[in-house]
Amino acid sequence: MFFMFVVGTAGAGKSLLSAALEDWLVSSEISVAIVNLDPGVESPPYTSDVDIREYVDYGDIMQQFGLGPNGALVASLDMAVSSANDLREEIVDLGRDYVIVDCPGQMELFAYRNSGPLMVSSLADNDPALSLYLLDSNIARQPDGYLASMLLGMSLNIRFGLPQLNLLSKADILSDVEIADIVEWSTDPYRLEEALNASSSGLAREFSASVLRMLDDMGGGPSAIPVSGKQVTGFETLYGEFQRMLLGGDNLYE
Ligand SMILES: Nc1nc2c(ncn2[C@@H]2O[C@H](COP(=O)(O)OP(=O)(O)OP(=O)(O)O)[C@@H](O)[C@H]2O)c(=O)[nH]1
Ligand SMILES: [Mg+2]
Repeated sequence: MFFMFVVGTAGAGKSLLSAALEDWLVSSEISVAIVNLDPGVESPPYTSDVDIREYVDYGDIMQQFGLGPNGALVASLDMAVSSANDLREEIVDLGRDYVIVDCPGQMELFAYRNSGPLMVSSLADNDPALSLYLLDSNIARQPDGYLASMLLGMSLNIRFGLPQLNLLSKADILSDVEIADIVEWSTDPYRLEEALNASSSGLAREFSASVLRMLDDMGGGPSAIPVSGKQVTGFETLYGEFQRMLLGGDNLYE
């Protein structure tokens, strides 16, 4: 079993991408399970095989403890951690090759609380896993938005300790030139520096330059992969990267 945790800011396109990726894998005759880990979602764009909402009732928790939407989400995930082994057992029983886990959009659950990373490590256990970090094209199309998104991705990477692929989500809203620029920023820090210099000044520019140097020192990793859950594009490249990262380049299914 190979786990893919789909993470990214609220509204970045995680659920639609999870649905499209599931369809794409199924149409390629690869067995896949899809897990909803968002207690607050009302109707995800897929039929989940395993669902955290079977274990915690977000609406009930909100009412019972008088919490707001974010507080209730945090409490729901904290409570669901005690059922992580049951969730894993359900997943194992399905016996699929790939497991897509659609995570909640509140990044603080993963970056600043223990329940997010704990849930991730309990679900994957000793199976190979990676995280798919979605950079929202609406934000990443600006150089400073791209840099800020990469910083957030870096903090998730530190917390998860999993190999991470950076996906440029909703690539269908970008022009070919914009996509080429962002992919170049992800592989060549000098290009990003040029773009940041052209679009910022003063302290903001200096701060961006030091953040960029830090990211560069940490190693950029593979280039960002443009994908669209809406138009179902980028999945061949994405699948190629899964193979390379999880299986050391060997395709189990050939
Ligand atoms: N143009 C475009 N819109 C998209 C794409 N993927 C998602 N969207 C839109 O973006 C919005 C959010 O999509 P979701 O898939 O619910 O995003 P999410 O990251 O799961 O959101 P949360 O779970 O609430 O954090 C919806 O209006 C989608 O229709 C895409 O590939 N292209
Ligand atoms: Mg979602």
